[in-house]
Order: sequence, then structure tokens, then C-alpha cells
Amino acid sequence: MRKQNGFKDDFLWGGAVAANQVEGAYDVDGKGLSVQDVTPDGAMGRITEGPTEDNLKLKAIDFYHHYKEDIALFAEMGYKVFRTSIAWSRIFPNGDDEEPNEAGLQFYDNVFDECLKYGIEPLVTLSHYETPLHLAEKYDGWKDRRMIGFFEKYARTVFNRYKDKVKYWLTFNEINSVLHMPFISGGIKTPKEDLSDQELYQAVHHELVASASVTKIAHEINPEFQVGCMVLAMPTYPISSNPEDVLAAKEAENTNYAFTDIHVRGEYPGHLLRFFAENGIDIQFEKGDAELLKNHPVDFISFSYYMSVAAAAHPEEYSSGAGNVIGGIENPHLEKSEWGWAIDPVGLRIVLNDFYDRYRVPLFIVENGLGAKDQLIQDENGQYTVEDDYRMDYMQQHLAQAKEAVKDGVDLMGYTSWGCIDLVSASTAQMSKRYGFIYVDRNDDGSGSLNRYKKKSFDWYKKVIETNGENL
Ligand code: BGP
Repeated sequence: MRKQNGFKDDFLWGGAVAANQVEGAYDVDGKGLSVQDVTPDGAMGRITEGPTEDNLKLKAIDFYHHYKEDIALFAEMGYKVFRTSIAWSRIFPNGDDEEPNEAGLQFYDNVFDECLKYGIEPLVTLSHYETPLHLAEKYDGWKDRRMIGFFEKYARTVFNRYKDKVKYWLTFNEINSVLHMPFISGGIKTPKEDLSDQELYQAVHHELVASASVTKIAHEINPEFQVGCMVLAMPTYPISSNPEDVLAAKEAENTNYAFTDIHVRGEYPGHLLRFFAENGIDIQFEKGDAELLKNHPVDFISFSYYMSVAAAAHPEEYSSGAGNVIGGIENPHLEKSEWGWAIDPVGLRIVLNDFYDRYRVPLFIVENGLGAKDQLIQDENGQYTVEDDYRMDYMQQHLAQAKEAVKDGVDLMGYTSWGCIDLVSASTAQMSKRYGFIYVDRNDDGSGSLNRYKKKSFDWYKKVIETNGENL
């Protein structure tokens, strides 16, 4: 590997969102319901019978009707890439339909065309916590092996449709999160407390086989396609240098690495097989599964990075902290966000080096950012803005560490900050946890003009992109 002094020339700078957190228009143009439409309190909250008034995601920021304006703002910042997802239930309203919904396909044609008009590459997540609700209700989501076929059909449809517009694809958003939030992540309606490890890991197996299978299909349809897996990355530090604590941290990380091990090396790691054996878990492999996993690894690894945690052999002796999906023991050396998430820029350098040492495949940071309560103010010229120096500070520190990792030799393809325009938060289902460079006037009670305003960080990020990260 050539020595790198900074981000490569074709580094993909941009921002990321997910369909369910921005689009709104939940029942427009033939869209079917998704798991998001019945979870008004967020990822781990209550599940309602049907859509309810208090579910902000039904309206979100109405990207469905504002995409042109929003993409123009991304272009103004100089984005090279825009990550969004396709809402599966816009394409197959029930998930198991015979024919796709043309109006849904047309919407994403419009979005991708708009990106390409400005030279922005779309980076598309096939499944970002948006399983069609019908699949959750009829099949209990990924617990059922038939999901593989439905997902293959959906993927084949969108690969064929967008083969000349989209080059970069991700299979499942934060695939490892299914162990923690089976409904939102895997469309599994059975409550988590009633699910056995056998059922949960069998569902994981179905998703992994589906991921390998659509990677194969993608490369058959267009050999130029670049397909990545997407995992929630969370470095786990031992709380002390006691070998027992070090081992506990390693074991916690292994559970996460299992997902990338299988996506890249194509095999279940030994520690997971041991866990299965010791817990009476017998994963049903069908003929061809092992070959699919082995022969169709992903082209790159993408991940979200927000925070790190600590681990101990005796966790009960320590206080546990809040976390993004996966919690852990509080690390006394780190500051926290307003939501209690540990802020750890160095952790990003560590995780980049760990991934690269382990797999030697290109890496892509597809989520990173600071959720904060922003204050809309009027500047001296009467323009509305947000003085979000805290956000610039957070990102500056993380990008500086990403650059260090590049200098360490890591092959980093790009960086898309999370929630580049304010959106509905996944964990809280509220607007008030904001991540964007662009403020959207939408409040937690659903009121607001939906006007978009540039925050101070907008110009800062534009500069970062202009200088290819030289000026952080
Ligand atoms: C990740 C999800 C995103 C996103 C982000 C921030 O886990 O992939 O969908 O929302 O976390 O989380 P939150 O919105 O809860 O602050």
C-alpha cells in the first residue's frame, strides 16, 4: 500500500439519510406501510396497530416533495456522494407482491437523476430499518427463510432499474443491530424477550445469506457495482488492564466482528460456532448457503461510528452508559453528548485501523455526527441560522482522526456525515435531536414551516470538501 499523506483525490465526501427518517409521504403513490409507520416512539418503543397521529416519521421533513431543494443544497456544499435508502415498501408495498409499484420506482429515478445532475453519486442502502409491515406481520420478518427470496426480488428490481445511475450499494443498515432491536432492524414482530437465541441467530443467518446473494446478483447485473455491508461499529475498551477485563472487551467486539467476518471472509468465526455449540443453537444451513457466503464477499465495509464503550469481566461493579443501540460500561475518560453518548474521536482511528488490519478491504464511514439541540437564531443580517460550533468541533476532531488513520495506511473511500439535513431521530422518533448542516423548521409536535436554513456548519463543511480535508 502506497503511503498516503491525506484523503485520496477521489475521496467521496457527502452526507447520509434514510428514507424513513426524511421522506414522509408514508401513504403516497402506492407506498405500503413499513415497520417505521407503527413505531411512534422510536426504535425500541411501542408498536401500534397502524399509523398514529403522533408518529412524526409519517411526515418527517417531507423530502418526498422537497428533494430538489435539498439536493441543490447538498450540491452547494460540494457533495460527491449522497447516501439514502430506498423504502422497500414504495417498491413492493407488501414485500411479497408479484409486481413492483411503478410510482415508487419513478420517485427514486427522480432523486438519483437530481443527484447526477450535480455530479453527486448516490450511495443506496437497500434496507435501512424499513421492512414492509406486511412481511413483519405475515412472516415474522427475517425469522422466516422466505424473506431471502422477497429481498432478492426487490434487490434485482432496483439493481436493474438503476444500473446506470447507482454504482454504490449497501445491503442492510447496521446488520448487527438485529440482535438488539429485532423489530426495527429485522421486521421480527415477536417481542425480543420471547425470542430464543436459536430464532435470533437463525434470522441473522437468513440476512447474511440474503446479503451474499444480492451481492452476487448485483455483480451479475453490473460488474461495476460496488457492494458493501454496513455495520454499527463500536470499539470496546477494557475498563482496566486486568486480563479478564481485556478478554471481556475482546469477546464483546468479537460479536460485532462476526458480521464483518462473514461478509468478508465468508465463514462463521470459531468463537461464534463455540457460542452456538455451548448454547444448544443449531443454525439451519440449506444447500448452497456456505458456498454463497464464501464466494460472494462484499467489495467494501461501511459502518456507522458514533461512540465507544468499555467492558469488564464483572460489569455489575460499574455504571453503565447510554449508547447507540448497544450500550456498555461508562468510560470515565470521555465526555458525553446531550444524549449520553460518549464522544471519542480517537476511537474512530482505532476502529479504522482494526477493520483494515483484519480485512484489507476498502472502508467507508457512512454515518458519524453529533445529535444536539439546536437553537435557530437571526444573525445581524436578519438571516436565520444556527451557531453550531459544537457540531463543527465534533466533526473536525473525528475527521482529523480519520486522516490519521489514512496516514496509518488505511484505505478509506469516503465519509458521509449522518443526518446531513435535520431528520427524525431513529431512537427517539423526534426532531429535536438534530444532526444536520441544514436546519429544518419542523418541531416535535409536528408543527413548523418546513423551511430549510443553513447552519454555521454548512459553510465549514463546504470548505472541508473544497480543500479535500486539508482545512479541517
Ligand atoms: C444509527 C442509524 C440511523 C441514525 C443514527 C443516529 O443507528 O443507522 O438511522 O438515526 O443511528 O441515531 P439517533 O437518530 O437515534 O440519534
